[in-house]
Amino acid sequence: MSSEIYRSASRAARSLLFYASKHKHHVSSKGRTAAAAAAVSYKGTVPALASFTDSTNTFNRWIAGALALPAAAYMLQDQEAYALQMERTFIAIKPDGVQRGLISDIIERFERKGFKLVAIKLVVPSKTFAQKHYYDLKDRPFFNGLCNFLSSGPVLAMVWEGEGVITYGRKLIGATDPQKSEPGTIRGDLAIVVGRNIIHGSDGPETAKNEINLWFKPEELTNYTSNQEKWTYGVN
Ligand code: DAT
Ligand code: MG
Repeated sequence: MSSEIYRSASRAARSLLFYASKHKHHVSSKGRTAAAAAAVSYKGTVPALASFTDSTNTFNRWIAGALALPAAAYMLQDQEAYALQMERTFIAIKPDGVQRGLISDIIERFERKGFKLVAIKLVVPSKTFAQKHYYDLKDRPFFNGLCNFLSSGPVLAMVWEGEGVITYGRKLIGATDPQKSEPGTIRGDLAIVVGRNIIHGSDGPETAKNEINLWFKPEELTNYTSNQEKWTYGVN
């Protein structure tokens, strides 16, 4: 029964997060934790409500939602006004990964971890586009070959969302040189040389933001509640 309250608080917190993100507040995983905490602390502070929520009729749900909203808002105020959408990262399966039929294996690893897919498309980038993507490496000797390669065939561009997804996404991917990637990582398990290391992942919050903006239009990024979220996240 209290799970109904949790859900309502969670939903209320999420709509606040969504509202804030629409209004261009900065994104951080802290805010997400705050939202989860709001939902949980609300569950703990209004025990009387539990008896209302045995049944699932709309009125009870409305009550729970209406009461949960201020609780969530109050908790969120404590965070600086920035915190307000789950962290996102840009992940791309490069032409070698696509050609080798590794799309499903790679996606499965992100999905099973609990991360949420919010955008995906298969594109053949132009060389100019590849140069923009790898701009930071423009002075490296392999830059030209790298850009030729990235633009040589289909790339599966994706945005994944979740707490800590930027850093942990890099862990799932493994070291840049597959000779040094640990077994169990994507590059460790599925690639051999640095020039064909099959996958790209943003290396920090700033890069993630820039790369998502480069590869996707805002309307291509979905906002939805994953059915498993309430089991993937929680504070005890
Ligand atoms: P990562 O892809 O792990 O973020 P990076 O940003 O340093 O690594 O380099 C981008 C890509 O460039 C990398 O995935 C493969 C290629 N690359 C990096 N170092 C290289 C090297 N020494 N020789 C050839 N290609 C290299
Ligand atoms: Mg990089």
